[in-house]
Amino acid sequence: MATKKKTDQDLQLDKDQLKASIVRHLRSTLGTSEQKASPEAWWKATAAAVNEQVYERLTRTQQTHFKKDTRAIHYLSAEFLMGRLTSNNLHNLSLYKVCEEALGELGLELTDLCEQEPDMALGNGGLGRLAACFIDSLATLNYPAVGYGIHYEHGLFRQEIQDGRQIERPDSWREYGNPWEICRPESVQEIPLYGYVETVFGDNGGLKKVWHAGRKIKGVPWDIPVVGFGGHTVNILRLWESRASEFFDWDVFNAGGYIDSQAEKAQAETISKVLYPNDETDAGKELRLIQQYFFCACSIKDIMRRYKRAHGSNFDNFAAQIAIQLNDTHPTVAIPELMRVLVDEEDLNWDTAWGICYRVFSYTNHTLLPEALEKWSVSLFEKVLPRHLEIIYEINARFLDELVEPKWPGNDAIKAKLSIIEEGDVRKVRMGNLCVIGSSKVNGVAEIHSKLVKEDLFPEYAELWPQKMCNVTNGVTPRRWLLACNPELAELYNEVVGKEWPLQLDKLRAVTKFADDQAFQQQFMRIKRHNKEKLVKVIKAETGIDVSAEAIFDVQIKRLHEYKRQQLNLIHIMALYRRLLANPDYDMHPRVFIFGSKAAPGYKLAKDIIYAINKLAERVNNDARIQGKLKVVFMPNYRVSLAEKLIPAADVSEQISTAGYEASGTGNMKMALNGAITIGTLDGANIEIAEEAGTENCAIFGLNVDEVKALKARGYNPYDFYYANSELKAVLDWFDTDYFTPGRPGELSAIKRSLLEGGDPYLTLADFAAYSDAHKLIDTWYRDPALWARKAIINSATMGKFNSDRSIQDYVDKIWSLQSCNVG
Ligand code: 6GP
Repeated sequence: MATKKKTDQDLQLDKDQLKASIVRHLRSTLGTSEQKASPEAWWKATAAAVNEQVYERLTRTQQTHFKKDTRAIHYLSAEFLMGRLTSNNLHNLSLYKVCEEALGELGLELTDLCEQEPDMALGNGGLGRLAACFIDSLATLNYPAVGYGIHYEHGLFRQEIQDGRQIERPDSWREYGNPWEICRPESVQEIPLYGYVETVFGDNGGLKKVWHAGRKIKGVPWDIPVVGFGGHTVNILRLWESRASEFFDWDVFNAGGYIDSQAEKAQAETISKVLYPNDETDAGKELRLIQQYFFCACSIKDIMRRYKRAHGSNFDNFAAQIAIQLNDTHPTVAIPELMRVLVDEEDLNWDTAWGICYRVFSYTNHTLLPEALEKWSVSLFEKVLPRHLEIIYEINARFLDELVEPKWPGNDAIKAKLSIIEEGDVRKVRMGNLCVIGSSKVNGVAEIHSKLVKEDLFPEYAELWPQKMCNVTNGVTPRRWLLACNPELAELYNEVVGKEWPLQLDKLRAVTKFADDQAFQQQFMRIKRHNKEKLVKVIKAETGIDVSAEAIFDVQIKRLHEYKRQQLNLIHIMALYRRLLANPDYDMHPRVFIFGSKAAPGYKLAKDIIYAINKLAERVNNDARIQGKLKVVFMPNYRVSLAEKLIPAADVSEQISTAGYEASGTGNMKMALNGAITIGTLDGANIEIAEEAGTENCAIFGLNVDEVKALKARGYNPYDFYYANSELKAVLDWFDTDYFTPGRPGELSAIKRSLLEGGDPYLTLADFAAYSDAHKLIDTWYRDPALWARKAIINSATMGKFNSDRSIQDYVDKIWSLQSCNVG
């Protein structure tokens, strides 16, 4: 019987319905009662009630996409840093207020329940969070899209601070179940690994390659619905969990090897056990390569299955229907995997298969750091993926013969540079080169970064294929990063510019005309003040430190890396402290420096910097002589949900990377959008932020990209700066004393050594004086409340460009050529 299609209107719940649904789920889904239920049970019951809405819309979306046979984008990413979903899903379904009221009548606070949810921390930092913003925007703009990734059992480690040092603890985000994910046993895939390749005669008499796997692994999909703002489209994020496959178990089991089969099982399940905690460094480990292959192979099979359901084995439409975006090089192995499937399994000839393949893929580069550019040893590849290595050799040989040789005849140096294989003692597969060769488009993530990708990283490829290289500047979703995290500012904006801004962030530009309006300034700054007061409580609860909302809240939140230069911030705070000790009347507005940052567990110097920040904090925060003018706070376990509390309360946004090293940054966009003033270098998206907000509204300092290059070319000597600046020298010498580590001198010396003997590769000392001056400027601005309010308002109001919807529309226009698809 045909059922009448439900409209969005039909689906919309009122308060009483939602309340009834929550209570029903509390009893029938959670098996408890109103009297006994824990806050966690209430949260899960609420999620279950919301899911009734989500699933209806998900089904409707999937049916529409199937019926219309839409072209879709498949976003392959080893990381999706989703954070929490409850408040986000409620906002996107326009149910937040209704839910708040429904729970209120049950004597519960929605914000408290939201705190029950563990973060889905399936990513390290920028790249993973960007993927999360992008799938939000794709659903919001009604584009058919699937996110594909890994269902890590343990996400990024939980950071504890003990005696100032980072301790890593396992993150168990789904230990007690997660209401937002659905297991899909009907879409399980089986993935081969290891083994050998045999050449046999095919049906048509030609030669054919057969890969005999040494093992098979089962990929179990877990789907997380991705609710677009407005609730029309609900796409999915499909995360693959590894399990032992029956294929192997039975062999061993029948041979009497029950124990062995259990060991195999444990090994298979290891694949998706944990996220590698390295941000922008290549771990080079076998398990990591297997993780990458595992999720790519599962995803390609899934894409194939869906394509064949509509088109059978005719691949003429494949490239027209399927677009695959590679989020950095981690999913590169999807390229030879698709070739293998098309050639070995679907019997297409090489040229036809390649013609499809490179049109399907595009690649986003997220960093220029050489240590992040993935290379796998040929021998490892040969062992784990023997057929893929053959395919890579074939792609490479054809590329070098057909494209490089004609363009640069006899030029072996260029050939060696562009080859996918790096020769040397240990031969390596260069994943970046494979990505560029196997993709139709390659993009960087901010104007300056894309320029450097083209000119410095891949210049010869850019010469071969000038049309291939492009830019898509990053963005962030204004739903999470303003509407949900800063409700009071969101409400003010609703009143002033109407309610369309969460979709059309450019609308905020109209707010600039109130930048000098005294009443508006006061409203704006009152909200900032209120957000700061809320953060004061969080700081007290998390660290025991008392800070005052009177002070300037100066925030640096991002992964710990030398190029991001937390050490520059650190030495500047030490300089301020010295100034205050030397002169208790030193004229400065009270300042709270707030850090949030995780260090890769094996990155010794990064961990030393965390330790130094904490030791400095202990000393400064307890020094009565400086009359509370300076406070230092290191917030443990920085993560998405903590960012949502820090960002709305920030006055100053620290974006101080060495120019040329931060590809884009996205925290810079989030803080400016929430009314913080950037102190930053001309790096990554800072440049575009300053263009939008006006340089006079940012504190830009330091060497720019060309100056950094020139200084390095001249030969940078950090001692020049050390000896020329007595304050800087005194600060660095302080690291060798026991001033911050009583009785244990030398504990902080590694930082000084890295900045002097180590050559200061990120030019910290070269930028110190300019940074210090920029901070003085910030201080004078802040002391003029009207001036500060004006700058803060303009920053917030001019961030429209950095809506991730705009980024996605750029991808659609420049790379994916997708059609949006109305659902319902
Ligand atoms: C980061 C970049 O460092 C950051 O600048 C950028 O905003 C972000 O990607 C999103 O594009 N890169 C990574 O997180 C990374 O792991 C391999 O790169």
